Amino acid sequence: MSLRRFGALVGACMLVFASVASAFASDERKAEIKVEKSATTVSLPFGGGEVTFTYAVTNPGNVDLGDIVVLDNKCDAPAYLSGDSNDDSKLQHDEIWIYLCTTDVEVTTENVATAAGCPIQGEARHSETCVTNEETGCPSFNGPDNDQGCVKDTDKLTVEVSEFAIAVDKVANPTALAFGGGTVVFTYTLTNPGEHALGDIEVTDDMCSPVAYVSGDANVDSILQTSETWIFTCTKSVTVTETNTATAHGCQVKEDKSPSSKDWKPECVSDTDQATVTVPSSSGGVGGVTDAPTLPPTSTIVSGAGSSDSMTWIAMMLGLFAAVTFILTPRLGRRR
Ligand SMILES: [Ca+2]
Ligand SMILES: [Ca+2]
Repeated sequence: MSLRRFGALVGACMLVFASVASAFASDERKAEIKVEKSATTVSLPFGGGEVTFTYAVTNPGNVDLGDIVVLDNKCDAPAYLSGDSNDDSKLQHDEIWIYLCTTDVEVTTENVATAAGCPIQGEARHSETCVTNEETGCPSFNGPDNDQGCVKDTDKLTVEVSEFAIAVDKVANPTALAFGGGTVVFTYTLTNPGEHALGDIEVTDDMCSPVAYVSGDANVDSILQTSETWIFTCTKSVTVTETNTATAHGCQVKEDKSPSSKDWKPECVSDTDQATVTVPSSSGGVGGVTDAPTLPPTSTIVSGAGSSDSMTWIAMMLGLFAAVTFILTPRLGRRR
């Protein structure tokens, strides 16, 4: 064999080897699942509230997945919403399956979502190692043939619930005045329903100033403890009915155990309350509306103008008739 023919043979062999390897590579099965979790909110005020979690489940692999299960350790039974576009109960590579779950979150909570599925070939599971756990409903992943077995993914999400709160209750005295108005005293009662003391306390009123501290700081440390009730007042003259709004504001107090961090920023909270004072608009309670002279409606005026035109037209026709009669009468007489 010549060197030239030998080279050609080697090249051909390499080509065949490369194409076979390529065929095997493209045929390599890769089962994979991914879940991404989001929430309607990740930050709630003191006391918490309702949160809806959304789970987007995808298939980054190249094998269809069946027996899809989505679980959340802090929310019962996420429900399938949409995504199985070809309606075959299998999660294909180009599908995004959406699940939802709603729950009340009362304290800061970390949720862990788990999505699981099993590779499917045709109508059957690809591997007999994939068995559903009777307790959790989740496929088992510990079969001897993990490459062909079921797959799962998890995603964590934390919803923060504030531990700080302030509450203001506003009362007007009196709430109703005689005509002309008078002096009203507004009283603002501040409490701290949260779990931590608050500093930098401020109370403002959008229609009364100044709002002055009266009492309540039992230990005289300028900090609103959860056990304290602070009273503020504001006095003003009210002459017409008004509704005004009070705003109370307070901030987390820096504690000794978390000292000189320059990045430390206090968490601040606020609350509002409204009060209404009514003042009659006249002394007799009778409305100030008087009977204004009434002009005839526009249609009447137009109609009147139309009548006038008609009369003029009739008068002209009568005149014309008289003139014709006057001219013709002698001629008729002459014929006789
Ligand atoms: Ca599908
Ligand atoms: Ca205090």
